[in-house]
Amino acid sequence: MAEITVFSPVADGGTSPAFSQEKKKEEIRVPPGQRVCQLCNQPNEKSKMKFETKAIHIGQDPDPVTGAIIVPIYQTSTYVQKSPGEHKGYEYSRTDNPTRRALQECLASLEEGRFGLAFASGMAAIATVLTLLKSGDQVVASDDLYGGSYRIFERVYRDYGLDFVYVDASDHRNVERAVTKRTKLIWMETPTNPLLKIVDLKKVARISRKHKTILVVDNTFSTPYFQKPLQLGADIVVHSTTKYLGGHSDVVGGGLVVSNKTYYDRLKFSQNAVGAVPGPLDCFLVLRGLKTLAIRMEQHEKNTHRIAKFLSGHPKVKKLIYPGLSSHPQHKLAKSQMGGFGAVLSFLLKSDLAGAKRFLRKLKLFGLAESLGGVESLAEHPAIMTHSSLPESIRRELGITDNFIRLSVGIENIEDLIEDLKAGFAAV
Ligand code: P1T
Repeated sequence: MAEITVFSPVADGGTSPAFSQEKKKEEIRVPPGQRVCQLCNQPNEKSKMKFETKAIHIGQDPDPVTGAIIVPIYQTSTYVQKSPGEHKGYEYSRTDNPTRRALQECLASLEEGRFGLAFASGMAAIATVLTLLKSGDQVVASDDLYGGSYRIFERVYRDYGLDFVYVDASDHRNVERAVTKRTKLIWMETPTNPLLKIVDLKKVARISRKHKTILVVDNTFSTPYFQKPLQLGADIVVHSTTKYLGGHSDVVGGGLVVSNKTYYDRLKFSQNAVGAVPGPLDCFLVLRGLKTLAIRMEQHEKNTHRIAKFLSGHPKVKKLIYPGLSSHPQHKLAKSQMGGFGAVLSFLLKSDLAGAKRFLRKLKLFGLAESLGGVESLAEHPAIMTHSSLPESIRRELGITDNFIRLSVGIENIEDLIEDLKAGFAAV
């Protein structure tokens, strides 16, 4: 088997001579595909574990000092050094922190990537990816994206000379047609937010490789439990850990996972240089969420299928969108690239804005709130809430109309959830 050389990813951006020497010393030989422990830089035998086990154990060995079974919240900003440059692998908590490192390692293992990076929010992770680009570079993105992603592209990075073009990526040929010599990055969500279109990641990865671009996939909706973009050919996986990974609506966070060392080094450098890092308590909360991700996703999805069944053919529902339904135009593709269809569904009410507001106001268990992926069910109005940053003309073109409702199905008792929806429909 061919071997590759891996360096310690404990990078401070290469500014410290002590670090460079240490880096050379720590060089080790690792077979391809074998993960490396970010703590000890040794081949990680635990990489053979299955998903549910990794979620509970990777990066989370008992504390070597006390035996604590849970990774402590290292609420510290800095670390005392024995002599200048002589330290235990930590210098300053923006650069690295043990609780964050545990989360990063676990996140990487769940996405089957080599390196994870945690951020203060999904948007912080997205902003950090864009630091890979230079003025004049172009990004080809899916036309249906979280409103905040569109906003940062158009209203922050366009002013720095980046160009963004949007295509309906549910047909991969539209991606190929949009790529130019200036295209450096392809940005995909699948399923998309909130129209739940599916992108054929293998086909888009082929296009990306052919044109030597970087393929970024926002995997927030699917989670690594249902979809692993790196295995399908993506270069960088993005997460809003605020959603399913945290899972309890009590933390805002983001994450990136990569396998390519060059991308990792650049992103790790930016993570430290830009500094949009999460605090240790937030890392602890996401890490705790990850432990139950598998079991939660199973239940989220089970409930969503039941709700889809309830909504399909409902006299007050004009159109129902859920990749798990055979009526979804890309149901087959979803089935082939995802292990499950997720727990977000969207529908159009047979009504207008006033009717949509009456429906949403009447719900009691479904919280009327932005976000998704928590154990609590949420309902929202994308045109007014999560996607209000999209110009009205684009929303209209995409079909995010005033009667468009998005549900994030939680893990409450399904009968209770259906009763809640029935009350909502009675008010339309
Ligand atoms: O909110 P934050 O953690 O910064 O994550 C941003 C983000 C990134 N990617 C996707 C696919 C997202 O859905 C989000 C955030 N989305 C919502 C808040 C929402 O209600 O859709």
